[in-house]
Amino acid sequence: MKITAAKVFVNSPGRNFVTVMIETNEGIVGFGDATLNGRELAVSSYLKEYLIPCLINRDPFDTEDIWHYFYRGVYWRRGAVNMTAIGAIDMALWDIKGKALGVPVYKLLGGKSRQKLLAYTHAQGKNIADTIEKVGEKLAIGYKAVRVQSGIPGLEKIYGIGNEKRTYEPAIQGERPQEESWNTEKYLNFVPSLFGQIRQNYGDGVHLLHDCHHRLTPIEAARLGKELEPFKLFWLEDTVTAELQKDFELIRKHTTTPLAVGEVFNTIYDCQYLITQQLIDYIRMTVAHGGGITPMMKVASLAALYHIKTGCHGPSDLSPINLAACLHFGMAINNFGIQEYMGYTEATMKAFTFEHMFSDGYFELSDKPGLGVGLNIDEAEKHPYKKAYLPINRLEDGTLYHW
Ligand code: KDG
Ligand code: MG
Repeated sequence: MKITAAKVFVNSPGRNFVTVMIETNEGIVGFGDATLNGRELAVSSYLKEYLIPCLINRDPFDTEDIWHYFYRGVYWRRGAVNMTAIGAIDMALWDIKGKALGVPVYKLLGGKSRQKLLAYTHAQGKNIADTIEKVGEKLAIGYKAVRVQSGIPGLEKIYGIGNEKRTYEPAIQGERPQEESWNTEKYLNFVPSLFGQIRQNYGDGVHLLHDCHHRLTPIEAARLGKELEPFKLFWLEDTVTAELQKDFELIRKHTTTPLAVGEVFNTIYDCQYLITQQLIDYIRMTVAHGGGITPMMKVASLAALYHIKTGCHGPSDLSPINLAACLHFGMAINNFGIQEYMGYTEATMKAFTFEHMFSDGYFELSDKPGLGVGLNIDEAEKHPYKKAYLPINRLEDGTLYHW
């Protein structure tokens, strides 16, 4: 089998997505998600100009060699744009392999390690009362695990809280990023009472998660982890920016709250220290941004040695193709932890075809060959790309801060 062509689609059905479709001489096509929120055209151009020409005439079964050709073969390694492009190609190749052999991808990765995959969703509210209600809505539709974010008294616009009823969408259309503001003291003084009240309302039978979105210093993270211990979180995510990974040693010394990190990581080297020093409990790397299924299997194997589970990033700013890849990966590995799932807009659901089934808090996979997902090209093309940026974050005095 030979690769004959590959196309890149950049569309906005509900939001911007970048999709790669690889074609073969046997008529089998494979799909990959190349979406990098707010930097879509950089990935698309990298794919079209540099990677796709090198794919032509390659055997799509050679996933290991093709991955190394694009990773090792290119002098400029790592980085989100580079690894997202490689990730989309790798996903599409596994899709082709599954279709050619007539089996779902998870059967090629190790088979079924479980019957269904636990998912967590997002609940966010303007204030504690509103957030309690939103958590209740998610539990009522069957979720067993909910990420809880709330508006904070005294802070007008913050991460994770939308103004409208629809799914939270951080990327805002426009020619420049919008700005949000932040105050760590107000946040730290508020969050423990939020979780106290959520537990009071819903008891211990639900998994609760929370995302700090990289905004704390190590000692602040240690304090928060400690103060949240009575509320037994499933995980506390992205407490600190993870460039300086020794930070996690301090956090770890002070708290037993489980820690999750890695949605912005894109190679195994980004998490090697955190994993081998057992400084985290969940690795949040996702297939699209982590360079594909091929390297993610290695990340999972390394993590398994250290009792660390996966928790793939899966917000609505990655397409159903990435979700499918994460689910096949999660199905096949022993140390699957949980899968993030926010749901999609109606326009997104119409533009992609998919087979993974969600019910009662879990995903099940069909036995459709490949990843069981595709792009409905005519439908997607009705929605042209619209430039959108993730916000910028500033402290109340105007200092630029982590978003
Ligand atoms: O594009 C950025 C989002 O994917 C990110 O802000 C979502 O932190 C996030 C999460 O945990 O889903
Ligand atoms: Mg996050």
